[in-house]
Amino acid sequence: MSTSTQQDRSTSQGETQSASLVPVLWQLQISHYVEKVRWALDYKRIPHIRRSLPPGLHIQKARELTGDTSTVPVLTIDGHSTGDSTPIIALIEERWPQPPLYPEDPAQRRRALELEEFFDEELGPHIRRAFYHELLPHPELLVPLFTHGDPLAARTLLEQFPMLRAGIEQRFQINAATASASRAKVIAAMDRLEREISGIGYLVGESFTVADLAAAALFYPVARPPEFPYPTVADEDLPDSWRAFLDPLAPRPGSRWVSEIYRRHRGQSAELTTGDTNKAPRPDAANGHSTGNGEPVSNSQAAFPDLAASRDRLPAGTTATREHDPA
Ligand SMILES: N[C@@H](CCC(=O)N[C@@H](CS)C(=O)NCC(=O)O)C(=O)O
Repeated sequence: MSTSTQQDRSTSQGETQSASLVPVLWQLQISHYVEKVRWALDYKRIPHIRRSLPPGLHIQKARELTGDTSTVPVLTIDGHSTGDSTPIIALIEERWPQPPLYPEDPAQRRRALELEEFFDEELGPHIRRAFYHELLPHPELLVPLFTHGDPLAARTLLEQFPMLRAGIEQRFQINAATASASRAKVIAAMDRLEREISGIGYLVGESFTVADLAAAALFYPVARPPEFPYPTVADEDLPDSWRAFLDPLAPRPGSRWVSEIYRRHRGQSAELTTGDTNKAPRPDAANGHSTGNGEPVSNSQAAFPDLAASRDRLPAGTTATREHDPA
């Protein structure tokens, strides 16, 4: 989506004010658009807080934060919330230019942004529709991806699942015919990806840019790179119909490229969580869900060079952790 859709607004949310100097990423953990922004934050080693929202309610929360964007990701910085992954990455790039995601050369930059836009618009919605069409009939597979090991949240979401499923199907116009058309769009996007990969393995120029990041993040539900750092549906649990779509794509150069880009550039999480030894799930300030918590990073100063310098600006008791080990 173009940067003209950027939505900034001051927020009066207590939880964002209390940590106003630390960026807060509002997310659905499984969202590939969220993965795009998470990767940018991690790549630039920007210590940040993540708040997972319950599916469905995330729409209202995103609107409340931004004014009129009803999707996640939303990023709150210094009390201002921005919606939509493209302007969020533009903002991140402006505030934290190193390491760069935008090429310096203006022509290359234009091409990188054009490719980002292509994958955002021509791949993202179609992969989501194709995925949900196969997975929504299997709440037992989807619910854990939204509730992060919280049994109460999982029970509640299972009970409400028929309503959620109807809402998602309506919102994203999911039916057999649209899903089939979207599968064709995913294949077309992979064809284009394969045409764009250069001899040295990047989409633009000679290094990793926002074009590679967007393509790889948005393709993750299909390419299923081993380095995707969050839980996904296990191979053996995939519905046969979804596997029938994925299997022929797996050996393609495009899928192998996604895995290679993840392997080379995904790196570690720069998420901050409260408590340096706390391994219990952390209550989500927005809704009482938990976001999950991971291993404290023992060499946090080495892994997060900016952290020591910015520690006096962090909320009390905050430390850097990996959110999850690779699934
Ligand atoms: N163009 C947006 C798309 C984000 C998006 O579609 N997010 C989904 C989750 S995958 C969402 O929140 N959808 C809610 C809705 O469309 O109502 C971006 O790049 O951030």
